[in-house]
Amino acid sequence: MLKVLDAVFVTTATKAGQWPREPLPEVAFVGRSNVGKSSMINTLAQRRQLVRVSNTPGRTRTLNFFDVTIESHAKRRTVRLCDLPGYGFAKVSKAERDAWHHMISEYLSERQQLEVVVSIIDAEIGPTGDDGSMLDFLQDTPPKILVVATKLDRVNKAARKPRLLEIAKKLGVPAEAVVGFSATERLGVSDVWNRLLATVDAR
Ligand SMILES: Nc1nc2c(ncn2[C@@H]2O[C@H](COP(=O)(O)OP(=O)(O)OP(=O)(O)O)[C@@H](O)[C@H]2O)c(=O)[nH]1
Ligand SMILES: [Mg+2]
Repeated sequence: MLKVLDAVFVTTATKAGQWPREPLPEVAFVGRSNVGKSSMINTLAQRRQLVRVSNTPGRTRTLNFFDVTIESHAKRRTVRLCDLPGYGFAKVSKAERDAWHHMISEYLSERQQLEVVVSIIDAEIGPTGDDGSMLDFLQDTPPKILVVATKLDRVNKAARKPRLLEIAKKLGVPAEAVVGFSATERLGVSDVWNRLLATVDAR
């Protein structure tokens, strides 16, 4: 049984000097713009509006940190979640894109307490070229990678399992390395938490 005891916004950052200093284990969420990163954090935190969600792609423009205190198997811990701006959003200037790129790659490669990066794939669309580039980049950074395929509610029930297998195959990872998720139907919530906590507890 997993129970969220508390979920709070910590701070916003655009550069390293603004990253929060407490040495809590951290989990970051990356993926295409509009893929459902912020919605996943709200669902994991069991809060409707901890993080702002919008139909306008490119909504999240800074790093946003949240502390979630969770209890499972009579053990309590606080994990810090970091919501990142999405990639692949066309309607931004090159200067803006370069700034985002620097902000994200600096964080992913240099953040000491970052234990896991959740790479979010759209279950309906499957992995895109940008998703592949992000995963290639993450291979060379210290944190563990967890692939989560979200918006699984948009795939017919019977097609879900084969779709997840197909995504794993396209990414060249074992089938069990891809977790299915849906913010709207709350699918995969305990599966994702259990994997995140297993990594955090193993540190
Ligand atoms: N059907 C369905 N829609 C979802 C799901 N998760 C998110 N959405 C919708 O997808 C849109 C984008 O969700 P966000 O959570 O804001 O996505 P994001 O990745 O944070 O987007 P950016 O911050 O712009 O990069 C919203 O309209 C959500 O309601 C899901 O599991 N299923
Ligand atoms: Mg967002």
